[in-house]
Amino acid sequence: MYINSEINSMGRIFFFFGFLILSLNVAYAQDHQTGNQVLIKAGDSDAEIIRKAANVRPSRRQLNWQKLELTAFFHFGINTFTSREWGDGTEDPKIFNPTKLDARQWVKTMKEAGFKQVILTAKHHDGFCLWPSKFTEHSVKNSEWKNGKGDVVKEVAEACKYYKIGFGIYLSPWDRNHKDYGDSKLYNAYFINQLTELLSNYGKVDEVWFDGANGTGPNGKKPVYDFNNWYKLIRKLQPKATIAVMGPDVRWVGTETGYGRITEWSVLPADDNMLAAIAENAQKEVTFVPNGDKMAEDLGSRNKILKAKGLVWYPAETDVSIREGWFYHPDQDQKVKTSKQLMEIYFASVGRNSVLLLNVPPNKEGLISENDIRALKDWTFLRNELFALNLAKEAKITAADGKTVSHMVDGNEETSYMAPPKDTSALINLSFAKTIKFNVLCLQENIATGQRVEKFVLEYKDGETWKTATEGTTIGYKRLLKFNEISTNAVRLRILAARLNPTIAELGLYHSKE
Ligand code: FUL
Repeated sequence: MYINSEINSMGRIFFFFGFLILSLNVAYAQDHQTGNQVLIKAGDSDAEIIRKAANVRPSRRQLNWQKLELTAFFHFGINTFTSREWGDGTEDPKIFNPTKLDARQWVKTMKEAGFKQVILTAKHHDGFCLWPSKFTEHSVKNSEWKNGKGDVVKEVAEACKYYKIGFGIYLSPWDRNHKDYGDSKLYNAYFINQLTELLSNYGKVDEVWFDGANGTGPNGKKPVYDFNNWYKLIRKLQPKATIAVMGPDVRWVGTETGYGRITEWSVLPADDNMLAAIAENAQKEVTFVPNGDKMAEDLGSRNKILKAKGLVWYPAETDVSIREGWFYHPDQDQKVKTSKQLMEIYFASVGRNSVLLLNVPPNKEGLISENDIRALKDWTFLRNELFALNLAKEAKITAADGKTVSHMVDGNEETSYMAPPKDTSALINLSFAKTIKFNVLCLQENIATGQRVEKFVLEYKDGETWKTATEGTTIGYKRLLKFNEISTNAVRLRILAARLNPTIAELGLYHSKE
């Protein structure tokens, strides 16, 4: 054969070693988990299941998404003009007429508030499309706005490119306008056509957001959504896009209050759909339609995972609106969340191992309102002020063995202090040359290696006695805790329980004036 005849003796040696390395890699992959999921075998001991859980890691796509921390929703559409939350699909497209629409103003507002990605409601449950879809008349093309020549999706996508932040779309599966809704075959074909338009005509799409609402169509039936084919299309046309929350990459946290769970695991038992997908995909990433209760208080404790048949990395997204409603209503202008409330939400979402998805709805003019901008600015000021100075940077930081560890204050979530293998506890000492005052703790695990910590305590020295400053359960990507002000010159972090040797990426001590 031509290729063989080209291989000289050196080549053969490389070929041999290459083959050997490949074989070793395959053996390694079979023995160690490489993906964001794992099957549990019938004979696996409890210890083996816990080890497996600690080794489930996020996919690169999930890890990149988690690092965004702050993402925004723009709920905008026909409801903005009727002042409703759920339109019924009978609205006249003509009424959509924002007089000053400026997508750059929307995106700039969020960028300046530290947001890394925005998601636009390209179509909500009323079926009205913010882009001139070829497949329906119920869209901006039949509105007064720009004489039917406008395209909100395009304007927002371009603004995101201009300000260099991520762009995502919300496409409601429930469509109360479409005549075929109710007929699974016809409606899924329509939905695929719409998804194809959105994923093909607007450049890079970073997140696709589906909810599960499923009503009855004109034929009296509920269509069965063909999620798996939708996912396949997204993976084909926009392979880097995260699919939330009726999707395989990101899970709904379970409330719309902005408050996540105090104990939040990103590794959860796989439900039956996931198990089937894991079996089918072997070492590859899983695609599945999530089912099961995502609102329960405990989703991923030892209790839950020891009964599981498989485990999957499935992190939480916390969605909440800056106002009472998701859409703009003039009578809520005075009810915008305050900077203090936004800060509490930040601690209870990003600070509880999830990504915050904050909705800021543009008004009838097509602008973000002044009151919302002011609240965002004040909150950003508070955040910047609070996190400007990490007091831990002034400490000598040592591990239990006396060795200095500086990774934890280098601002990089993927470099970490890793406790010795088999050690499921850890001790980190911080000693200061002078007294410091702090009341906020920020901890991060290096989740690129999995989520491991189950219990920790932060202690400080008061004279000769160690006292508790604060304590907690899970850390995950980020944990933020606020407590009474402490003055000391010695602090220690003790990891009391973990599923595997802990890997702490960052430790921050801050002083909040609030
Ligand atoms: C829900 C919808 O019904 C709400 O209107 C809103 O879009 C929220 C983010 O998702 O499922």
